Amino acid sequence: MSNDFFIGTREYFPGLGRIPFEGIGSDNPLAFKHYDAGKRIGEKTMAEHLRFAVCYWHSFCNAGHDPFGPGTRAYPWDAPATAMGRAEARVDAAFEFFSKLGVPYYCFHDIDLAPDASDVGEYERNLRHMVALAKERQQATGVKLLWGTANLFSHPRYMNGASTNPDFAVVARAAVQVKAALEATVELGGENYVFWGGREGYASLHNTDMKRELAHMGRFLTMARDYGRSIGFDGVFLIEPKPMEPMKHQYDFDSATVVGFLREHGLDQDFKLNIEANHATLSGHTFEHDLQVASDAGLLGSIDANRGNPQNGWDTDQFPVDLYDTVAAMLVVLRQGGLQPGGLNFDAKVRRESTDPQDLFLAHIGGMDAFARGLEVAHALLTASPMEGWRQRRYASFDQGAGRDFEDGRSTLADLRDLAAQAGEPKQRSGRQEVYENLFNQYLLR
Ligand code: XUL
Ligand code: CO
Repeated sequence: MSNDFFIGTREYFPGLGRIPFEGIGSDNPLAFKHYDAGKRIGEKTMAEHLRFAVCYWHSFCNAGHDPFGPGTRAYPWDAPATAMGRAEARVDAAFEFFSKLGVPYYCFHDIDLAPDASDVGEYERNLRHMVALAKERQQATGVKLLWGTANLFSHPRYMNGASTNPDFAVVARAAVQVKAALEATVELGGENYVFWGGREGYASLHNTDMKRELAHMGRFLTMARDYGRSIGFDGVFLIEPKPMEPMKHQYDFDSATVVGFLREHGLDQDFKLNIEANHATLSGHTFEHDLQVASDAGLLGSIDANRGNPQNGWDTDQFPVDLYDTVAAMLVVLRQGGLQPGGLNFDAKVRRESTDPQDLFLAHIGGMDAFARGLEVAHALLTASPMEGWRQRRYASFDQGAGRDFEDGRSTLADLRDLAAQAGEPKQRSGRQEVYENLFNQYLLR
């Protein structure tokens, strides 16, 4: 096996080279059936449309623990005796994986990449050391950073929130990590920076001044924006909505809530939304709905690609395999002209029972194929099917005359009343949902 794919001292996925594209005739589990990076779909290649990223935390920092038991996996990069030894092994394993899989991007939290420390200086030194190693590996492999973020939810100090904590000392401590993670993101050429407000919410309103906490969050994000811009971050800041879990209620509930928050705090020029499928479904919406709300506001920035489990009301972070969902998502993405500089980050984990290192490849191959096929079908629906025309014609009565005047603000409520009085009862028009559903399946299956 050539060592083109690893630059450390050992190979973590021996026996595996670059995952090839073999097409739908292949039964090779370790080959792509639909994702053909260089294939052109419209103006761009699949790789340019999809901008896949692997997340560091689920694939390299998570041994599969759940509330009922410890991790089940003993990955070779977890073997070194010290935390720094494990971090150094992990960065080698991760970059070998990214290269063999053929993804252009990755994402991390500060303390996925480097060991955490209570001492601020030690934490900062750890992160700087690991950022230097990651930078070397980025240069050696060509893999780039889609986004960085700070983990402001795992450490017990954040149990009452980070920027929304009722104790200012904790808010200030959160700034240590956000400042360092922004610096790391800039150093690594990250194209976006994410805020997921894990514990920004409440467990009980009895002890919570929600108005004050939300004002603090607005203040904190403004400071982060200003600091990021001052050190040369010219990418997009992203907020990732989620309604609950770990908190009973989280402030970044869903797309609509975050759009309102960003506008209220004057942050909508610098921030967009990172929509995660399983978060959208937890908030009682579909993935497609939250994508569309963000996109309609001009604020759909990036996607955390995963799926939930219809039986469970929690965040199962499964790999996306449902083609119906990926087609629907890619319709929103294509209609807005793409995600760039955002991408599709697999915020997804293999199941606790999936214990072979190879399972990481199988899971990502499935997710990439599902989105590649979603892209092809969505593109065909938009460019070759009657769907867009049907949808436009549903609104044709607003294209001219009194309907146009209404849209352009040239008529009054009294004008509408007079028109209706003259026209009589409106003719019934079918919504024809079924014909759209049939068209969707027709294009999926052909
Ligand atoms: C948690 C989640 C996070 C964010 C980054 O549900 O999605 O991993 O994506 O903090
Ligand atoms: Co996420």
